[in-house]
Amino acid sequence: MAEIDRWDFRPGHEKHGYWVEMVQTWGGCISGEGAGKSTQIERLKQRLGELAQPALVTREPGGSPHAEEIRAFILGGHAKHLGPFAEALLFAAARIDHLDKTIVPALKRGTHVLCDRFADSTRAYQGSAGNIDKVLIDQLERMTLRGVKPDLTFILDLPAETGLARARERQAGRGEGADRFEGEAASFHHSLRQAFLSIARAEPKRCVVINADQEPGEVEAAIWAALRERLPQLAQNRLSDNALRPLDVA
Ligand code: Z5A
Repeated sequence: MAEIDRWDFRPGHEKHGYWVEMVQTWGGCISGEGAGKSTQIERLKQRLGELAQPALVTREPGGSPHAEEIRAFILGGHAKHLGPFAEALLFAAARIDHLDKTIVPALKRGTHVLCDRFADSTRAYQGSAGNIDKVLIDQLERMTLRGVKPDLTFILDLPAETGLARARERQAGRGEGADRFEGEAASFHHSLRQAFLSIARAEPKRCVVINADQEPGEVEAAIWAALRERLPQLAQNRLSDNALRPLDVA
């Protein structure tokens, strides 16, 4: 129960920052890397900084010391033999620590949180592409999040060929090979895109699909425009909780 108290955003425990999640999808059937989440998150942080709005950049899996340990275990492929449900449990364990140690404290002290992936990736990778029953994934998500969720999620949508080319270029530059999920079959990657787009359709207030097959500056402008467009509603939600003054980016 102590943990639940720390996540409590009722009066007296307010959430003062906005929480923006960035995920990616891609058309087709190859690697999911390279949609530009990390690039765009840094740009968004910079834009917010210019308006004196502090923002914390974090990521999943990871984002806290224990969650980073779990990240290394999963992405190293050590949990693959356990199957997608066990992997989903590991992502959830990492997420609990990430929320508890990083996300919730930042939101409470008034820092916006820019998160590279979050629970939607479990729904897409382990749920849809991994064929885990949706009811099971929903239950796991409820138990893990206990009512907290990003205010806004940007889904960067990119054709497969472009994503693959970017990923190859980057891997070659770093001398790296494919990680646990990049090595999956084409059908796995195809269902991922469908899963992310279906999440966007189901939750249009939270999710915005951005065409990531453009120059970085154009993607950045589209994200910023979408954020500005949604700010009045976000602020309204917060004000109705008596929790946040509006963020003025006019
Ligand atoms: N996973 C899961 O299964 N379940 C879960 O619950 C969670 C995650 C939370 C984490 O991988 C893996 O874990 C992920 C899902 C799974 N597996 N996959 N695949 P990760 O954290 O190692 O990596 P990633 O999340 O897949 O993203 P990434 O590889 O870091 O890429 P990115 O952040 O989207 O892209 P980027 O680093 O900003 O850009 C990539 C390159 O493209 C780089 O060289 C840029 O300079 C270039 N770039 C970026 N934008 C552009 C544009 N617009 N034009 C041209 N070039 C560009």
